Amino acid sequence: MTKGRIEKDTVKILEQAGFDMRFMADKGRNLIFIDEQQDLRFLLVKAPDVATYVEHGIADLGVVGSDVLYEHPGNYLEMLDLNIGLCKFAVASIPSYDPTDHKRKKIATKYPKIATDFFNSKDEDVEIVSIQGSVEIAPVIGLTDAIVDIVETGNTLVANGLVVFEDIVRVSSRLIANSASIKKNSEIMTLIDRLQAVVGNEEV
Ligand code: PRT
Ligand code: MG
Repeated sequence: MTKGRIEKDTVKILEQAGFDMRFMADKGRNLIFIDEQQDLRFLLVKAPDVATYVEHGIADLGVVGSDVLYEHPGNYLEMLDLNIGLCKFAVASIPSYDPTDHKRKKIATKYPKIATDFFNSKDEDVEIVSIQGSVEIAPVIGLTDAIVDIVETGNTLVANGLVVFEDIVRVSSRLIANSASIKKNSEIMTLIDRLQAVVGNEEV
């Protein structure tokens, strides 16, 4: 599972599905937790690593944001939309930005794939400027025309004097699975069913 922002809501879902998550209350700096009674092992890692662990079968199941899955496509199966970690990808900029301008735009982002695919889907070829830290300042200081970033409350944009011009796609956390694990271990499907009963949507 992904540590950080979606940790609490993930634990809540797991508890509702009947897992004993008491170890999370005083987890300290531990990243591996073993439930010997139920023969389960929980790993707490950074988002892109969740996909990697599941892909390599180190973890049978993983919880990770669709933003991460989109940016790091790999060999895993997407099983459930957990409806937590809700936010969206959007194009934002300073108020004078003109999205219909036909010049080749410069876009700052931590998500080059989603940004490129979005503009390409509109037949626009853009120059992506990859930024590691706060992308919000890029249009303000004139580095780029706009940004593509995750927006949740919109507070970060407002604080930097930016506005949303276009919504790209909804983002939520997903349950992913290692495909070989599902085939060879029927208990994995039972775990997925328990989680589906809690989140109450169809498998994706
Ligand atoms: O931040 P860190 O480097 O530690 O790790 P991370 O970014 O890999 O993980 P984390 O814990 O920050 O995010 C985990 C997952 O939460 C992401 O992969 C998303 O699926 C989901 N999520 C939900 C978000 C947000 N909401 C969100 N608001 N991820 C990031 N943000 C950031 C975003 O960068 C934005 O600029 O929060 C900023 C503020 O959002 P506003 O609009 O509420 O101001
Ligand atoms: Mg973050």
